[in-house]
Amino acid sequence: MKKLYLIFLIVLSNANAQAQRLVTSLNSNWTFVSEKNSSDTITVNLPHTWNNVDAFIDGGDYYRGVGIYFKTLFIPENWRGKSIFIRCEGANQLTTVLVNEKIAGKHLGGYTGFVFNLTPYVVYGSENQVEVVCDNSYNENIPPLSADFTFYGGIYRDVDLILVQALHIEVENAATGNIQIKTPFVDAEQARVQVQFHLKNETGTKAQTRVQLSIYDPNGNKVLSEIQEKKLDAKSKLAVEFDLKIEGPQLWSPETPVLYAVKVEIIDGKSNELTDVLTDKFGCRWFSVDPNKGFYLNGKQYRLMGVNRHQDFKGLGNALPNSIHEMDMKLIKSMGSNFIRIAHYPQDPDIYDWCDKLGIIAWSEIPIVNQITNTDTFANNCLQMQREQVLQNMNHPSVMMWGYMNEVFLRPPFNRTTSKEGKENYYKDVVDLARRLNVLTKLLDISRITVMALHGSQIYNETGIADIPDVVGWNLYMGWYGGELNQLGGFLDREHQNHPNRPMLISEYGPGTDVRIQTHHPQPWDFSEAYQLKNHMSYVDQVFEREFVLGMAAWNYADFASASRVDAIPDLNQKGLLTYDREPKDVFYYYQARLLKRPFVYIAGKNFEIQFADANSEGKGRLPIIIFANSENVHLKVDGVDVDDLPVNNGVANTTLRLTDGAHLLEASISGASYTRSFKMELSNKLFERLPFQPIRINVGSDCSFTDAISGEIWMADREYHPGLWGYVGGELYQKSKSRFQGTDQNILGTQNDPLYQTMRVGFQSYRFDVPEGNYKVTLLFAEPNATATKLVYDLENGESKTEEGKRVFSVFANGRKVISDLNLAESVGVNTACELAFEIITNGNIELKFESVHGKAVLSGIRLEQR
Ligand code: GCB
Repeated sequence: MKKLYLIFLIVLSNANAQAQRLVTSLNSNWTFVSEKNSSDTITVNLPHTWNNVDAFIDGGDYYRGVGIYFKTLFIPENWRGKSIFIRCEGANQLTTVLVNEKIAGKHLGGYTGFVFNLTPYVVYGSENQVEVVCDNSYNENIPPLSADFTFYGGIYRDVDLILVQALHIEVENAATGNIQIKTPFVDAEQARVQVQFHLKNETGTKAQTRVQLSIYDPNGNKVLSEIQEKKLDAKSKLAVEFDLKIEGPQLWSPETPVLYAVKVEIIDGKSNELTDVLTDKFGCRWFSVDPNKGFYLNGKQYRLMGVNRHQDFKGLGNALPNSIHEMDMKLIKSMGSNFIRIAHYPQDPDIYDWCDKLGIIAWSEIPIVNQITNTDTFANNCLQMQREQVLQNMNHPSVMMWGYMNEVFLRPPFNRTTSKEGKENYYKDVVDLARRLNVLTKLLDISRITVMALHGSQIYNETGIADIPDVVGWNLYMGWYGGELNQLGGFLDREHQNHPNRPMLISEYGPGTDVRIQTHHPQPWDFSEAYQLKNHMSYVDQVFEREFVLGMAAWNYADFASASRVDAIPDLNQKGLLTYDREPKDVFYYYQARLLKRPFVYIAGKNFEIQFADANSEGKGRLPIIIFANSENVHLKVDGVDVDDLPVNNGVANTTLRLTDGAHLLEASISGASYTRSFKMELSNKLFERLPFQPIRINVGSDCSFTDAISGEIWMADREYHPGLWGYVGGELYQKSKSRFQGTDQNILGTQNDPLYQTMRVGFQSYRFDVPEGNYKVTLLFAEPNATATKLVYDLENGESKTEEGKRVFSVFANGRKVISDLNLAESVGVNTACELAFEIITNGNIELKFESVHGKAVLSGIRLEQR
């Protein structure tokens, strides 16, 4: 999206419309080649990344190196005497632009825009070769050095060509041609507006100009206008500033996101020609923070509620068309948010425009994440990034916080040999850099709040870094990476007590969640939607009890790529409130109930509409129901019959229904809104009675059901054997680490259904099904979770070799017949690799699968039982 608009239609009296600037998209038709595969050239359109596919190769690495884009540009003869620029909104991460093999400019950093002057390198009346070389390799001098997101390479934002007259508003500085609009003072009566830019005279003679500034109110009425006469020497540049006052300004807020427009016109004093025009938007508002009372906008207290957002999407990587930026911002608004943390780097200019237009208060930051390099070059690059971020985005009334570091003490580059002094020096360097960034930010823009995100450690207080920004954001994952959900409040209270003058908010929170995983018994690390809900509800409740907390931003708006991370889907961080392709998870609707003002009601269970349950003596199964609503009560009907008026507490109403086998329709209503959802009850005592026999699938070793997103198969939660039904006999759940993981946290190769294989039961005697007589096919799912299971260990003392504890060999017997013999998964398929083995069995009444250990404990991840 262009920040500065080409005005085609303005034709001033005796001004020449032809003389104005021309901005044209250069997005189409580039030839691309990567150094990795230099014989393979393809035609691409921008935005483009070369990592949208390889960043997701199961167990593989993505290419970080050089990619080159070529394009032929015809430069007409009549462009002589004008200035020609290329503007790129963002390319990751080191970019060199060449014209006819000469370097026109280099930009460093993947998340801010840049403009290069092509004029000295072009040949008029001829084709010119433009070459853009992008490099996303690790570079110790460019942040981020390491982070929990994928560093996609490429020109992944829009590129434009800008043609201006010799007398024009400067294009090629760190601000990428933005005029600077500041509102240093605003109250209900008056807003002071400063507009600053540079005028450039590229002609060889002196210029005399008339600079006209006009301001339009949100309804499009011109409310102010001022003219300044300026003289410029040949080949010179001149700073221009307007300082105006708007009486009775219309104020920008989340409820009233009204924008004023500025138009700057440059008129050549000699010819009276209009030589350049730029427009942009701004808003009038004031804000402040109070360590006890939180955030204030236009004198009114606000709780900042919203999300963090990364900039990628399933299948596209980070090369997003503007339509996805728009969709995301509208979804964020529709959730009821008034706040966004644009994490962990400046994003597309459209994001800031949408924040303005929709009324979403923004924190924007540069990508200094996890660690720094202690060099001047690194520090200067950080400072330059901050300069670019601020200058390119400062006109947006929605932006109120500038951030510059995230969790910089989480992964310091220490090892066992790092001395105490070495550590202290590192901390000191980081603190020094933070100070410099804070000072620079204030120099560039005194009107905004500076902010930094910290992980839940005291090191930020001990080193003093937390005292540098105006506000601190805590990234808190109690109930996930450690601790319990209810410890959040205590942590916030202690911080508030120990630092009574420090305003704070929660800049990140939330667990990993996969919509394929459903349960009524949520646990940390089960990746279920139910646990996500529990976690977010607890955090919101605890924050709402504390006025001093400015607000909170959920981690994350949507699932996002993080190569080498293993959640339920490898290479994806699944803490999103929406999936990677933007399907809202249940928790999204919870926020709507908590934050929206219009009547809202929703029955949770979008991805859990088929429920397996045991029947009670009346033949009915238990169906726990969660309803989100923003009313006092919600009325519930089941199959058209009134059931209950349920009280709503903090946005949530709970009940448990007893329902018969089969489909049921639930309707929840409040005054002004209603919602229906159907649930299908699959009662266990009925499962074996269905004709024809319906396959049974069990997610062995898990309390959760798992739905295969491709086939739609549902693998129900595991259970202990009861006569007449099915289940395991003996054994225990496999848990890789006592504190965190249900099952293993490893990527399971050879499957897209990792969670099915990640949870397992070990050391059990048998698995039984009391099925009717018939011929069955049994499919067993396995994965070896022990990475050392294949290794031999040598006992040096005795000179003997012996197998390690991790070695696992077992056999399986079906109704007494050996069907799998001496299975060693590590040897036969490899560790952490999906393995499926099947056999048939004819039975006159039940199936008993016995697991007999040869070494270690037998392991099992899933069973599918079908009738032949
Ligand atoms: C954090 C980081 C963020 C990670 C997140 C997580 O604290 O700031 O970049 O993605 O935790 O999911 O672990």
